[in-house]
Amino acid sequence: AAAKETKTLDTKPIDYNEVYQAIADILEDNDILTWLHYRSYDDGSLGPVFVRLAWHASGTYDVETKTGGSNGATMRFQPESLHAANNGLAIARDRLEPIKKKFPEISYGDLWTLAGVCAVQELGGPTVPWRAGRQDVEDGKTCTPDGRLPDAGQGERHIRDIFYRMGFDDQEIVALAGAHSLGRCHPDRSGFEGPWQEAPTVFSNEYYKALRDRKWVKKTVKASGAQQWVDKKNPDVMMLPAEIAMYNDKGFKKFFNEYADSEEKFFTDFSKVFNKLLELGVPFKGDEKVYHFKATTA
Ligand code: DDH
Repeated sequence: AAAKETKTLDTKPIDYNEVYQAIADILEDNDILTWLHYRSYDDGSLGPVFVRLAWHASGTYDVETKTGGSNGATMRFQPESLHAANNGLAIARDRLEPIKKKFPEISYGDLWTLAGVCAVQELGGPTVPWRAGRQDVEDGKTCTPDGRLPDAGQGERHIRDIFYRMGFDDQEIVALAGAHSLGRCHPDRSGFEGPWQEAPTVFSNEYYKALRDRKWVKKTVKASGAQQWVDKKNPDVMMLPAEIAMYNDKGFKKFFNEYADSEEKFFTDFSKVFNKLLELGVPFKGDEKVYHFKATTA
């Protein structure tokens, strides 16, 4: 008992505010060599790819079997690291490695989800409540099967199947999709190309406005042969086939338009649903502290 007590005294509790700050500090890097080496800054921020990492780590959850989700951080292992949906996410995982070294006690599951929250907030999005409690597994035995994440080439039926399996309803699916105000598609990762609107490092409701207000025309991506939709006036911005299909679905459309009309409503709903996504399947004890991190840019 004495030895156990000493250990408890020795273990410094992780200061998650410090971890948040450390992640915020690496989102932007003005060193050109870093840019070239990692090819990961895209539009000037690592934020979007961190959000995608947090989402793909969590979105494997299945409510029926209670498998998948961010607990375990199984994406570190094959075969999950090699699932096509996760192409390009090694960049995000690698860039978080120095933070893991600095705070070795944090689990990868907690680190990745915290990075997603940090990125959303630092890029101007809502405060997203976050709790620690994910425990890493030691090998890939509990990797989820391929096919649990959405296929952007399919339609609204597939999207509903995928997100209902995680436990989301239509409104939540549309609120989550607004994360595409951030980032871009890369031909060498997904086959698609370009950002969803012109300000991919600002978290906003511009994604919904773009869907509602622009004329979308079909285009083939030269590098991959994939079919996507582009804005007739600015063909550099794009929409995925799944998104045009969703927008044309009556059940989904009203929510898309609601969020195009009100950024405030989008921020409120996104905060709740992103928190829900990141907590799917996490075995919380119930006494965890709920963090509301303060954005360094606020
Ligand atoms: Fe997504 N997403 N996503 N997405 N996603 C891509 C990029 C990013 C779909 C397909 C793609 C969510 C939902 C969907 C982000 C966050 C979220 C890419 C491009 C494809 C394809 C990858 C690449 O080439 O680099 C589809 C389909 C759906 C769907 O709902 C039907 C959700 C729920 C989120 C979330 O975070 C809540 C982000 C951020 C990116 C940009 C990544 C980057 O590197 O930039």
